[in-house]
Amino acid sequence: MKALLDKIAARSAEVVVVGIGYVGLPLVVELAEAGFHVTGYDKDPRKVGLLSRGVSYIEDIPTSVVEPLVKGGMISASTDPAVLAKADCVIVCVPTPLNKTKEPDISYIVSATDEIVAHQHADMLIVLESTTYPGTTREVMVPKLTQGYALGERVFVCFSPERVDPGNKHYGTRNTPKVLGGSTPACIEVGRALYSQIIDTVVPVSSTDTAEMVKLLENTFRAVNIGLVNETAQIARRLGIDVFEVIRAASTKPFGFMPFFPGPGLGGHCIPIDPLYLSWKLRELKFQAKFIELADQVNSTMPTYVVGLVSDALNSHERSVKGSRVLISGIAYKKNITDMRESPAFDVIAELERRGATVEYMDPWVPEVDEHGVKMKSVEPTGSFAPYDVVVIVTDHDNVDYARMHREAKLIVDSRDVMRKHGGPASHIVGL
Ligand code: SAJ
Repeated sequence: MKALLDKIAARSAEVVVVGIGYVGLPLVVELAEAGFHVTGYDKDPRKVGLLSRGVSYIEDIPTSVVEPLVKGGMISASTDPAVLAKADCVIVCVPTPLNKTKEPDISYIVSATDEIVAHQHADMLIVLESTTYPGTTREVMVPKLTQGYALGERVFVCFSPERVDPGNKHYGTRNTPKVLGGSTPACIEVGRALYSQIIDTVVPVSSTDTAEMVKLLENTFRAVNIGLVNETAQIARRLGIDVFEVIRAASTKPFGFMPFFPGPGLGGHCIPIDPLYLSWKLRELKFQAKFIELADQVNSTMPTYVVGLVSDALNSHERSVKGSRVLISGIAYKKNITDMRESPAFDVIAELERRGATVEYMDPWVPEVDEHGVKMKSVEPTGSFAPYDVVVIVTDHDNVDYARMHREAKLIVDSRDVMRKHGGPASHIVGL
């Protein structure tokens, strides 16, 4: 253990980051900038090829930062798991999606662990950062990693939840506090030795299960509160009240309230997914996580709720959905980013097409899509809004000419309360 701690302190420890996506690549850069030689290991030859040439493919990481580190020999990249044989520290940042039946898919964690085992040697630190259900590190990784290596003596295993917020200009890897759980006290000591080299604040907790649970609570908190305001939107509509006005006014309370806003549903690879890792685990323990499952139900119905508003709005103009031309404004899962994973826009498009509408989309951040059964190119952001029977604002990107939309569109269904700031309420504008 001492030899490993000394290597970490001297920054001569070889670090391998498994998975160089939006979580792994920032870590690779921070570690290299701190003076470690880091290898980004990924099965995706495109990412490995780009990183090997010093080119960044993650919006928050400029190529101007990556290139000198690669050229200076601090960063290398490979698709070959044999690089693990030289690793003193391994950080696993692989996807943890849901499968078709909305159950956790930890197959990427299992295969990464198997590859580490295949190249394991004494005195390795392995940290899992992928969001997963409490118990994964202890039940799945530790048994594999301790075949022949005593835990806390010859192998050190930790869990540390990723807290990367794509597009966040204020918080990055270094200034976001890092929760860290160890399988033993010695494991956390070694994990802390590494992370404290690249992150200002390390927050040790008593176990890897606890650290896994911390991340799930963080994102369940968001999903449940978004579910609450999405249901509040449906209540307010029935009461003839503007839900956004209610939330803005409630936000003036300087304590005890935190604003969330209703929308067309939950997108992204965290919020719609992470809470279901927790509820799945609890179902295994014969406990129903009612808030999580109810929030998921409410959030999952929002796309259909928005299509209902579109149908009612067209109806008020003696139009049916069937045969109408609809423009979706914004297809990314949240504003001012290109990421469209799990975007509710796909559900809105599918439901509108199912009801017979002709649907196009306009998104300055997403020039074309070919997923979730939707294969389209964005219409020009400079194009007129007049030809469409209705424009549906699904994602409120800043770089859209909403004032012109307000003037030109026959009908606007605004699921993001954008129009309030661009022309204000009008008879052709429908809110949530
Ligand atoms: N959303 C709403 N109403 C809200 C907030 C979000 O409908 O009030 C929707 C968004 O439109 C989006 C989805 O929920 O479709 C998720 O949005 P998000 O703001 O939670 O953004 P994410 O998915 O990028 O979440 C990440 C998470 N980061 C990590 O898991 C490390 C989350 O923990 C962060 O709190 C969040 O970024 C953030 O604060 O931006």
